[in-house]
Amino acid sequence: DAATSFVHADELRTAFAMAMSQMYKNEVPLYGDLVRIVHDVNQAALSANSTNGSDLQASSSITPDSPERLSLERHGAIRLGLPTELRTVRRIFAVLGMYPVGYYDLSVAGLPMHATCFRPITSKSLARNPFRIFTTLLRPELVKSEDGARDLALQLLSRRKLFTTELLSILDTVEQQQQGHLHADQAEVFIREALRTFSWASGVAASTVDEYARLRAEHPVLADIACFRTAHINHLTPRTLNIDAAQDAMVAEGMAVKERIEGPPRRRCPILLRQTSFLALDEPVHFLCDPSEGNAVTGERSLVKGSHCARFGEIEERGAAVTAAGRRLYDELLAKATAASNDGRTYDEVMADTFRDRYPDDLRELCRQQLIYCRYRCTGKQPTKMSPNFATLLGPDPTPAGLEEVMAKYQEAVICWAHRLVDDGVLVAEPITYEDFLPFSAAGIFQSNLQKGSSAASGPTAHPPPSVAPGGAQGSLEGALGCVITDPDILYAQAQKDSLLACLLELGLTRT
Ligand code: OOG
Ligand code: NI
Repeated sequence: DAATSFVHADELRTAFAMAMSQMYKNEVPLYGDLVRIVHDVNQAALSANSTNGSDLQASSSITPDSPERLSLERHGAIRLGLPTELRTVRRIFAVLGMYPVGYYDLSVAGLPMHATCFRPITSKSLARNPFRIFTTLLRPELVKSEDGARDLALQLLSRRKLFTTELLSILDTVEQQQQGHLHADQAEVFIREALRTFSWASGVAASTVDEYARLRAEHPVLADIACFRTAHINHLTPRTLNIDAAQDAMVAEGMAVKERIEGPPRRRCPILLRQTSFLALDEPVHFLCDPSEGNAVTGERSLVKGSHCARFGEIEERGAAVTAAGRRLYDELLAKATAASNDGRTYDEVMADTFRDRYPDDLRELCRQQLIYCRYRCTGKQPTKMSPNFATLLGPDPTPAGLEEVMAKYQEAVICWAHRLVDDGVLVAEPITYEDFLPFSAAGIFQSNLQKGSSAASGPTAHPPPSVAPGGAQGSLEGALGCVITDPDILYAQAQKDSLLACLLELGLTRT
């Protein structure tokens, strides 16, 4: 019976993401054009069997999607003002099977914000639908506020109600229900009411033009957050198999496009995340009149026309998740490229030159040097002989639990052995897709879209040192969330380990 059966969080997330996509296409028609372009580019890439120069075979776990699923949005972003708002947003996303993963300190790029990403965390849920929402929270303590802009922002924020009564009541109910799942008839209402929180609300502001101008003068993001009644989604992002081709197609259609693609340079074996966007549009907004000008009898306030620039459309190309060592190397080369003198080269050329020969671009080498995380699969071939070292570690009559213990204790040795099995054709190693974000790329996307026609910050993003001890700020974000943030590295390492354990069990190394 539809009314009493539970809807799985993965299904609900897909329904929510599709409803959000429809809403955003209605609100920002140019976004619909972007989705069409990406779809066409992906079709072309699939029929040419080429994803940006890398072959599909080499990165098969990165492109396992059917063409229909491929065109589903992969992420969106919202910006919140108050810790209490974040707390409720966490509850909403939990119903959709999305949990806070990763901490992003955007103050390193001069933004008074920090962030986490709400996303599915199990391999199974990610495979069903990886939709995620990059969620930033204002840090008022980082707003300079000589003329009271911070107080004004907090005052405006304290007046708004992001969540409908109906939504809050469903949240209360669902948290009492079996595993936090919704019944089918509640699901529809939940999605409808949750979408209100993230809608544009017809562009009716929560402030006067004057208040908007004061906050904007302090920092454009302050106005974007505090002057509106909703936590409007500021972009959605479909996945492309060839971001260079998609960027060219966007330009060919006459879109105003961000100057450069954020993230690593184009590679044969893609790593991490590359992103670009069409620039935020200037959109009509209705601001409140000064209270003194309202109708004293009815208390009604008429509206004043103005505009606001914040909403855009983004595309992303995802590659392999890198290990801590792989990430250090990426950060080191990125910093090097940013600091390098151009010598007449474009920034992209500097990036390509800096990464070439320094960041291996061969799957085997990336695995061998343990720069990326892999998922292992058995090919069906049996190992000719057991590594003597490994046999000693396992003992004469190993159990699955014993094997797991050995794997935990001798991680390095076990991975080396796994790579030997890959070389012998017993296992295949496929890169695990990166499911998270990059702080400097995020800052670059942010800054390109906070100003009308802005290209000021679309060059290489500056890397000033963090202004606060990261632990302290992350603690405050976790306090607002009411839970700890999962370290993405732990999830990738776990996925790699689980797949290897499953392989070793399949190879019959233990008694059952
Ligand atoms: C978030 C920007 C970050 C990304 O893809 O890196 C982001 C924002 O503009 O609110 O979505
Ligand atoms: Ni984004």
